[in-house]
Amino acid sequence: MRVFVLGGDGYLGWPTALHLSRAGHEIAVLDNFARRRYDEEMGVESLVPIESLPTRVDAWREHTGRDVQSFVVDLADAEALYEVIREFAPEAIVHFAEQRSAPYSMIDRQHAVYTQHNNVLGTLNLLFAIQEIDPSIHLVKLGTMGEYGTPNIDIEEGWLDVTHKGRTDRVLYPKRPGSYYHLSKVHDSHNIEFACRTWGLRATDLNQGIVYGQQTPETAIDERLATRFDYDAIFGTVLNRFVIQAVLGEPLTVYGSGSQTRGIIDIRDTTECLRLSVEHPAEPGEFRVFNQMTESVTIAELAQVVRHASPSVVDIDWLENPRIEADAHHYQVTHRRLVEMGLDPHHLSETLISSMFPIVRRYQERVDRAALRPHVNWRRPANPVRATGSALAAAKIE
Ligand code: USQ
Repeated sequence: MRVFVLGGDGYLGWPTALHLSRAGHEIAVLDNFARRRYDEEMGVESLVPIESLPTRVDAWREHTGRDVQSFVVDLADAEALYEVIREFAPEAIVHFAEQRSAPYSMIDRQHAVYTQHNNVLGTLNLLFAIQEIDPSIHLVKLGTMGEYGTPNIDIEEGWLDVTHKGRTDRVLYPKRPGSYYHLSKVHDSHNIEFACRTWGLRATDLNQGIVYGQQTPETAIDERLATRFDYDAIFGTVLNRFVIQAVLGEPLTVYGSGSQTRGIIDIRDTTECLRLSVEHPAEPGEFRVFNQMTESVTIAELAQVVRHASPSVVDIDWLENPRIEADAHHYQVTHRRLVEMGLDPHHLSETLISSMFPIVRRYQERVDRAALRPHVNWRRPANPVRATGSALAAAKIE
């Protein structure tokens, strides 16, 4: 199948492109390198050094003989987007090309506006491009488990059967997300469902949990194929941060009581879920939603697993939660559909966590320890970050 991976230079986009390529698909990646510019803006770098996209593509060809085409395009540039979709003529489009950090979106007005502008309007351009160029293209879009928030009822896979005053209907599951970033994904979901209902497009919305890990069988082939590994308080996700903090001998930064529960998934399962979704497309007119997570854990439990896996003593720093989120809450999630399609998940264990330690040890000198501390507060949007030379400046958000 011809698969276009948008955001194919990022943490998950790149390993997914390689996984699909190895599965025999013809792959092109598109990226505008916004993720690399956020690093410049924040003054941090991925813990693991990453190569340029052309070097990555060359290394993949060298090892496998497979070509991955690459295009440098911003989804905000509709004309350029239409052109590359016409040129590559994909059968499926995997869409990772969004600003994906909740804290980044909560820094201040500029970053909230940028996030929603970039994500919602980029996806809208893409929907129109698919409708005009080839409505049979299957859109596989990265949503997030955070779209649901933490409702006091079980979380279903995207849709909910409701009986109200004696009548029943099937409605999009009600959303109550926790950041302007997560809200951008909710808005996307509505726009995509509308496009399926109105134009007969076919789409899969993957509501993914928190991803952990850094290596996949494909990225491990050669250092030049490595994907990024973020540790900072803006882009680093919780379990990856805890592993890095443990290796550095820093306390694990648990926000609040740590009893907030989240869905998590191993990076290798992410790439496999993408393959399964692409190879089993939605029907024309269908908007289907899969909850892409493999287990539920509290943040305190994550901290305990990392502590037990660590050979040295690890402290926990119970920080006042900089976010507004429910502390102890109901969290029962249905996540059957990807397993029914064949996903055989990796499960979190001390062994799995320990296997991440050597890579952190190898690059620990690259860590800026100050960047580990959270400095974005949901209650007090501020203006601590200058936008000069950043993705914001490139997007001309005032
Ligand atoms: N947390 C800590 N300590 C830390 C970092 C985070 O206790 O040092 C807590 C947060 O308060 C939160 C949870 O861990 O309750 C998750 O935070 P996170 O930064 O790992 O993840 P989040 O902001 O939710 O976003 C990440 C990805 C995003 C994706 C989302 C999936 O950045 O792209 O959509 O995970 S989900 O969480 O299911 O919405």
